[in-house]
Amino acid sequence: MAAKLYQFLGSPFCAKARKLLEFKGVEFEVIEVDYLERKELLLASGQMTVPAVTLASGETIVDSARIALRLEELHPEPTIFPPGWRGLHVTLADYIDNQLEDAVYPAAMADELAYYAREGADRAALWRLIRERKYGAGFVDRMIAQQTNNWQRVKAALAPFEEQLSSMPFLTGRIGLADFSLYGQLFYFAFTGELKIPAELKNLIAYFGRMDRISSRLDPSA
Ligand SMILES: N[C@@H](CCC(=O)N[C@@H](CS)C(=O)NCC(=O)O)C(=O)O
Repeated sequence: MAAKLYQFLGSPFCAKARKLLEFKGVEFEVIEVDYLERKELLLASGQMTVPAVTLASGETIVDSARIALRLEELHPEPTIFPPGWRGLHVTLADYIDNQLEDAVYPAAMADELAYYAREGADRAALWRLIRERKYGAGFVDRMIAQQTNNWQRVKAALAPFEEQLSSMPFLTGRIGLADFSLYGQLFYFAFTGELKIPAELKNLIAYFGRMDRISSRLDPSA
């Protein structure tokens, strides 16, 4: 039996988990969770957020950081911790998942809202409600109205990563956990099918392609 990844298409943490499963060569199927009807996710994981992964053994893991560590335990090769860099990868991944995400996600809000609106007015309404409960009334429309500011913030937050990738293929040379986090955040600008990473971030565009091409079908010795 294949593993199952419960996901929302536009979620950066699900993109991170998906790529980790592919890198580790774990056979899995994607369960696209309906934003309103989460019964299967709830029964499998005991909670309502994604990503959640149910392994072939029946074990279910929630939260992309935990999924990463558990996959590393179960499938140590290929590793997500280049020797000597574990602490840095854990710290940098945490920064990317939290601080960088704060800078990145407002720029993708219009696309996310449009996506959920296509899924149905009820789904868009719940998506909006969940964000506005957390960030306050009017948050979604205010963010969408500030697109120029949002993109400036994205470019400033991504600039150090763009610089880092000018001399190496992955953040610390060899691929590691933080690369999966950064791939997840960049996926905000790809989930519509159109790549929206700003054109001047050429290293990040090439890097996204490099990460995106990692697949469980890849022969690591090739
Ligand atoms: N720290 C968690 C964050 C997971 C998270 O925030 N998931 C969002 C989707 S990106 C979610 O399920 N939100 C619930 C909702 O929108 O109802 C992780 O790394 O997996």
